[in-house]
Amino acid sequence: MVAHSGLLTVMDRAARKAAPRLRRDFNEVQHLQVSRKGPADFVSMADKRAEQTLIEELRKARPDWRILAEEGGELPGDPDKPRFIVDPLDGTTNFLHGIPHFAIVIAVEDPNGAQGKPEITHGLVYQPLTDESFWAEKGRGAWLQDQRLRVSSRRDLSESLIATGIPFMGHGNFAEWSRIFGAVAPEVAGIRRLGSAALDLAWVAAGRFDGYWESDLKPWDVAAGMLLVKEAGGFVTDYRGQDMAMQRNQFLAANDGLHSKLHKLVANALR
Ligand code: 2AM
Ligand code: CA
Repeated sequence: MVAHSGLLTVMDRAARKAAPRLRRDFNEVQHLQVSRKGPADFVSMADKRAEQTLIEELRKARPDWRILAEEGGELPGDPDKPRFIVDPLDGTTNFLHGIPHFAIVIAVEDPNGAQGKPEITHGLVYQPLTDESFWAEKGRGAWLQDQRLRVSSRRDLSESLIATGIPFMGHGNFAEWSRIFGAVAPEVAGIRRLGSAALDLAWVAAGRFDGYWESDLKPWDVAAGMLLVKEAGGFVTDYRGQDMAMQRNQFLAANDGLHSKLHKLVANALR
C-alpha cells in the first residue's frame, strides 16, 4: 500500500470532479433522439465541459503550470515548471455510441527530466463508469487504486491477448496496420480494438492485455499510459524496438517476456 504524492492527489481529485457530469452526459447520450446534427454536438459539449472542470481544478492547485489540453490546446505558464497534458474524454467514439469504455487522462511532463530532456513523471487514467483509477509515478510504480500493478507474466505468444488501434478516418497508415495485423493475428490468442489508447495501455500495465500496438496518436492519448506500462515492468518502444515511441509516433507495448517476440513479428511484417 502506498500513498499518492500530493500532485497525484491533485490529478485524481480533478478527474473525480469532472466525472459525475461526464457520467450523466453519457447516460443522456444513450437516450438522445437522433436530431438533425445527431448526438455528436452534444458529445463535443460534454467533452469541453469536462475539460473546463479539469483545467479549473488543475489551475487552482498549480496556477503557474502550463496545460496542454486536447480541446483547448496549449495554455501558457512557466516554461521551467512541469506541464499538465490532459485528455478529458479518451474513447470519444465509444461515448458517442453509448459504449461504456472511455477515460479521463492526465499526465505531468517535467521539462528537465533525465538527461535534461522532457520526461513524463506522473500519469492518471481514470475510468468514470467503473471508478477505476490507474496511476503511476516515475520510480514509484504503477497502481490501480491502492493495488500495485505488474504486467502479465505470459511468455507464449499463442496465449497472449493483444490490443491495437485501427487507423480511422484518414488517420494512420491502414496498409501498414494491415501488414502488422496479418503477421500478429495468426500467432496470438486474440486481438482487441476497444477504442481508447489510454485504457489499452493502462490494461497492459494491469496485465489484462499482454501487448498493444498503434501509431499516429497524440501525446494526451499515450503519455500517462506509457508511464503506467513502464512502471508496471513492461516495455514501450517504436516498431523497431527502440526507445523512440513518441518521436516516431509508433507504440509497441508488451510485458518483458513478450516484447521482443512481438517486435520481431512487427519488424518482419514491415520489412
Ligand atoms: P479520443 O477518443 O480522445 O479522440 C484510438 O485509436 C485512439 O484514437 C483513441 O485514444 C482516440 O482518442 C483517438 N481517436 C480519435 N478519433 C478517433 C476515431 N474516429 N475512432 C477511434 N479513435 C479515435
Ligand atoms: Ca484521446
